[in-house]
Amino acid sequence: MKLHGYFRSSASYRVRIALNLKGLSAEHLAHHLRKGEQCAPAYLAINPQGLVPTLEDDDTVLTQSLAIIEWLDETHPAPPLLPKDPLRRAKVRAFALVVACDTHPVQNLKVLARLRQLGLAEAQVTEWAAWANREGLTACEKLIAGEAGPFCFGALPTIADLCLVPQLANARRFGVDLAAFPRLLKAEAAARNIKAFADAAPDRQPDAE
Ligand SMILES: N[C@@H](CCC(=O)N[C@@H](CS)C(=O)NCC(=O)O)C(=O)O
Repeated sequence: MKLHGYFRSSASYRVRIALNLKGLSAEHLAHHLRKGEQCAPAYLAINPQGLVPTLEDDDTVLTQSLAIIEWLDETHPAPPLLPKDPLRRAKVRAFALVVACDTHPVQNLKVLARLRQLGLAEAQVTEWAAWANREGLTACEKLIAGEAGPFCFGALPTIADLCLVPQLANARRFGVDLAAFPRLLKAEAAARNIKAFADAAPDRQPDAE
């Protein structure tokens, strides 16, 4: 398999964790997002959105991190990344979607670039990104307040943790004070003890700057 990504890309980070948890290796192909390499014609031919990650497996090309992760989970079921119970699955997915649909896209590189084009000062752009993270993480904290953990939904990591850990890294980058999110930090601390998560961290990637 080949994973097209970027060390700081939180969506790529999610897929790196999934591959590591499943014990799958992939060749990592870095696309420097700040240099616009995701918009090169050769890359757009496999991912028309010009976003990372993209996973290639022989002739199969998959885009969108959560679709990739669910495909990996279905084709390599151990260890499972979703609970068996339909209601628990829905709750895990809802948490993951708060991050992947409603939080991350609002603070994505190209959205921030557009805000700069429209005349926002750098401090305003950073505040926008921090606000998006605070909003999303506030909801996430409430969604798992009643969960014993230590992971988001129980004793094992799920796709909720795969979305949470990279998003917390983004939040820190934008200067968000995470003290208000003790339950999220507890899940992150549990993930830190797992090599699959540690090895997927941005600073451990070959293209890290
Ligand atoms: N919903 C997509 C999001 C992908 C995405 O936004 N990737 C970012 C990096 S985390 C990207 O490629 N940004 C490039 C840009 O904004 O130009 C997914 O989950 O795969």
